[in-house]
Amino acid sequence: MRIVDGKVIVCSPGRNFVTLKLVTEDGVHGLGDATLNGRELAVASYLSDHVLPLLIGRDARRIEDTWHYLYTGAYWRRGPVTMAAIGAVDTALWDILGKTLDTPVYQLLGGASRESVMVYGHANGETVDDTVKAVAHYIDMGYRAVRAQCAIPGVLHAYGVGRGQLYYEPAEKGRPLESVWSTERYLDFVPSLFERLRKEFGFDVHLLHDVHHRLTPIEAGRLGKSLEPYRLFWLEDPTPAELQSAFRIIRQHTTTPIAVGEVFNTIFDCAQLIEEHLIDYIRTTVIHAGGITHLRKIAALAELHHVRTGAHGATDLGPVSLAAALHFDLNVHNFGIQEYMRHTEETDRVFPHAYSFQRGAMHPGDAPGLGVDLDEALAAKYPYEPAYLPVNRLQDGTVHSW
Ligand code: GCO
Ligand code: MG
Repeated sequence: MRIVDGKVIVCSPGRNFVTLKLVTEDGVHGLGDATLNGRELAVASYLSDHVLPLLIGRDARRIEDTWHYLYTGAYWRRGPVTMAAIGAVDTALWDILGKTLDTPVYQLLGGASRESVMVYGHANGETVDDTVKAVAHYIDMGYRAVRAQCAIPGVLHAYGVGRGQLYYEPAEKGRPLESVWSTERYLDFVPSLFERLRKEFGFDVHLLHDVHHRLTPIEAGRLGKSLEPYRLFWLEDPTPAELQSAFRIIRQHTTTPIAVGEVFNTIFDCAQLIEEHLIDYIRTTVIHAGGITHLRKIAALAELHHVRTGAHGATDLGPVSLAAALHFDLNVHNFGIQEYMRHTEETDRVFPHAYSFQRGAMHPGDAPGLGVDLDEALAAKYPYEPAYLPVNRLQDGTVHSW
């Protein structure tokens, strides 16, 4: 079953998405998401200029071999552009295999380990009262797990405050927005937010919070400790994770569960975090960590060390990614939770899909392959628009992690 054709489709139905389409000699096509927020065209070029020409003529069933052909064989390894491109090829090949065998991808992975996968939504507000309302809205929609973020008094454009209730989108069209950060104000404010949320909603709903890489390890230890009474499901990205050993400091100070990994690209980015039991949830994704093939290896290592999965699922991960994540989540034994940020209606129309949400959980559906398609004619009506994530600065102007 040879690959005979392929193309990269860049479209912007509400936000930018890069999608790889591979076609076999039997006319079966598979899709892979290759979206890298704010750097979309670099992956599109990597795929069309350097990967697609090498795929023509290869056997689409040789998924493991193709992965190594593109990773081990390319000499240059790792990095978000390379790994998003490899992830897209890998995802498209699993999609093709499923369609060829008339089977949903989760069955190829070993079948369902659960009925459906618990997801969390994003509640955010300009004030604590607004955040309370947003959490209540998610609970009304059936969610059992909600991430809560709130603007911080005296901090301009704090992370996580969206523009709509359901469609939080941090990328801005044109040049990056500049936001301002104050660790002092944040550390003093966040415990009061969760104290209020627990007062309003009790302990039956899972509450999550994303620090978005903004603290030093000792500051993160302090935050985790001050949030212990509110029993978070997890505290996400408390500190930048290039230095994996830094998480030892956080662990020495708090039992608040830690989730990390949405920007990781390979197992090497998280091996120490997992092997030393420095985290509780690994957030690597199909799209940015080299596809289903590589994600399974990360999950297997994590399973040995009691670390569960909690894959990133923001709006910049397209519907093809979300579907791939749901097939993976349904199968993997050490599943924890899946992030689910709803796509806009325009996006959903461009990518018709079989996955569904019900009572706080999702199912990938039973269509053959991944169960997502791309309406190319409609996609063509939404051309690429340059857009970037914000750049963050401390109050004195120093650039800080966003
Ligand atoms: C999350 C993330 C996102 C990212 C975005 C960057 O936990 O969902 O932190 O909101 O900011 O995916 O591209
Ligand atoms: Mg995050």
